[in-house]
Parts: sequence; structure tokens; C-alpha cells
Amino acid sequence: MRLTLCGLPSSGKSTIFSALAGRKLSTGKGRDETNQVLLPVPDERVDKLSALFNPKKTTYAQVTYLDPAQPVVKAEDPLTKLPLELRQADGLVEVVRNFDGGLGEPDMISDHQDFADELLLNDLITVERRLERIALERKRGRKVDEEEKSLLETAKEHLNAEKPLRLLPEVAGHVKLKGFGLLTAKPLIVVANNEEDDDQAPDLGEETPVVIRAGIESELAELSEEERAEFMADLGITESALDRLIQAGYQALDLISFFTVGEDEVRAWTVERDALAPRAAGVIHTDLEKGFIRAEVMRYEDLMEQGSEAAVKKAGQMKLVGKDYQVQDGDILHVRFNV
Ligand SMILES: Nc1nc2c(ncn2[C@@H]2O[C@H](COP(=O)(O)OP(=O)(O)OP(=O)(O)O)[C@@H](O)[C@H]2O)c(=O)[nH]1
Ligand SMILES: [Mg+2]
Repeated sequence: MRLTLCGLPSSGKSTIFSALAGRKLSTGKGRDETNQVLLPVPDERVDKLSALFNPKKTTYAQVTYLDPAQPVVKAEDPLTKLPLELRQADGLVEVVRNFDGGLGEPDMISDHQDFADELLLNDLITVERRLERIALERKRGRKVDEEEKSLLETAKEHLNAEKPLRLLPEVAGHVKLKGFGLLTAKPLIVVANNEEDDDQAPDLGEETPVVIRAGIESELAELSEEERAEFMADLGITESALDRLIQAGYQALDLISFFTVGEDEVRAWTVERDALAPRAAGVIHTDLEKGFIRAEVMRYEDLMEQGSEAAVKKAGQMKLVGKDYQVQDGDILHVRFNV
């Protein structure tokens, strides 16, 4: 899963990216991919499970953050200027400048609006081009996909009314439109990049921004564990705002986490919200999906309340489920399979 940082020029994307990169699991391999980091998603449940099982290894859910090489600029032909990374993202993290930094008094509402317009205009162009193409095909006597055409028309109408497609989930999430990478259809997290002495979230109307003070975060990222604790105490903060950003980004993707536990490893895994048990098992290993028989499932809350797996079983809270079970956020799975 990949979240791409975006926003107007000089809003602080790269500053936030380097602060994030300070906690990376790994950088992308290969050419031109140093602008990409894989990050653990902080999750208190994983911490508590790990304290209970004391495993050799603890693994959090993971998400990739990407800082595109070029910013979004106002352009004659937006489609040629918007970084491709935005189109390929699973979600967008829009960074809005809320510091002066020699760039003048910040105006988040106006910047946020400009950026939203840019995305909207891009989608409108994509949709119109595709509709023109379909009309041409039809004129040539070829068969066209009526469902796709009707979805595109609905999308166009919606965009013309200046509404992002994410407000229209049945269109935004439709498999026939997936390939277009429509930008306003993607989940969006708004970050207010605040001045160092300001921790207030500005009012943006429908979106509540996550407040980050990139200046502080980039300093925190450079400190040792010990120095960091001291610096945070001085500032009167208990957690880095990056934790909240990573969590909010992960939640916006509409995924769920389930867990596997044991002496070797406590681990969080990620799957789509409506996934069935075999699909979830397949995230762990393809063999587990192919050879899936059943899964033992307990709820994270039950395990915490009972204190051990044995106690959960004794309380009758361990369920044996089959192939049609829909995995829930917070499920702990033991998959039974044969190969
Ligand atoms: N005072 C202050 N300055 C900041 C903050 N965040 C970034 N800056 C400065 O603002 C300038 C732009 O920051 P970048 O992180 O490069 O912004 P960007 O969005 O990556 O810029 P482009 O990639 O060129 O669009 C740099 O000089 C930063 O040092 C902040 O929170 N406070
Ligand atoms: Mg940059």
C-alpha cells in the first residue's frame, strides 16, 4: 500500500518525508527510488500482544510513503505536469503550508482549494478524453462498454459540479474505472504543516487536517532515542505527530489489520475490509490460501481480557471458522491448512 505526498510547491513535503525516512524499515531498491520508504504503522495492539507473548520478533503493519520528484504546479496542461506517482498511489497525503518560512503569510484555505481544483481538473480531462475515445469507437461501428460509459458520464457530471469522486464511492471504487487512477477518487489525508510554536489545527471545512510541525519533526528524527525523549519533554509533547499521520493514512485506506501470534513472532497483517478468511490467509503465505481448511479466530479484546489463549478457549471465545468467514479488524488468526 502506497501513500504519496503531494501539495503545492514548498509546502514541506520533502521535509516531512525525511522525518518519516528517519524511521524507515527499508528504502526502495533500484533506480530513482530513494524517494520511497517503507514504514511500520504504530499500533498499540501489537505492542500489547508482543508484551503478552514475548516473541523473538515483532512486526507491525507496513505502508510505503513516497515523495514525488516534482511538485504539483499550475500548468497549461495539468496532465503532463502532475507527477505520475499521484496517479499510481493508493492514497494521497496533501501537505499544506501553514508556516511563513519567508514565503509570506500562509493561507491554507486558498492553497487547499487550489490543490483540490488541480486534482479535479485532471480527473475531468481524463474522463472527457476517455468519453471522446468511446464516442469515436462507436462512430466506427465498434462495440463499446455501456457500463463504463455510463460510469464516466456520472463521474463527469459530478466533477463538473466541483465535487471530488471520493464522495461518490460506488463510482470511485468501481473496478471499471480503477485503471484510470482518478485522483479525486483516492483517499485523501490533509496535513497542516504548522509553524513550530503553533499546534492548532486550522479549520478547512469538511476535512480535519493532521497537524505536523515539520520543523520539529525533522529535528526529532535526527536525535538519539534518549535525546528525543528529553526534547519532547521540553516541548511538552508525548508522541511524535508522525505516529498520528502514519495511523491516519493507514486508516484512510480502508484496510483492516489482523494478527498472528506465537513465540516466534507477533505480527500485524493488512487486508481489504471485506476479505474472507482464505484471502487473509493468502496474505501470510500463498500456500495458506491454496490449502486453507479452517481458521481459529479470537478477538484481540477477548485475549486481552482473558490474559491467555487457553483462557480464551476455556471461555468459549475461540471460534473455528470456514472459507466464508469475513475477517474483522482485530482478529487473531491461526490458519489450518494442508499442502
Ligand atoms: N519554518 C518552517 N519551515 C519549513 C517547514 N517545513 C518546511 N520548511 C521549509 O520550507 C522550504 C520548503 O520545504 P520542502 O520540504 O522542500 O517543501 P516541498 O513541498 O518538498 O517543496 P517542493 O518539493 O519544491 O514542492 C524549505 O526551506 C524548508 O526548510 C516548517 O514546518 N516550518
Ligand atoms: Mg520536495
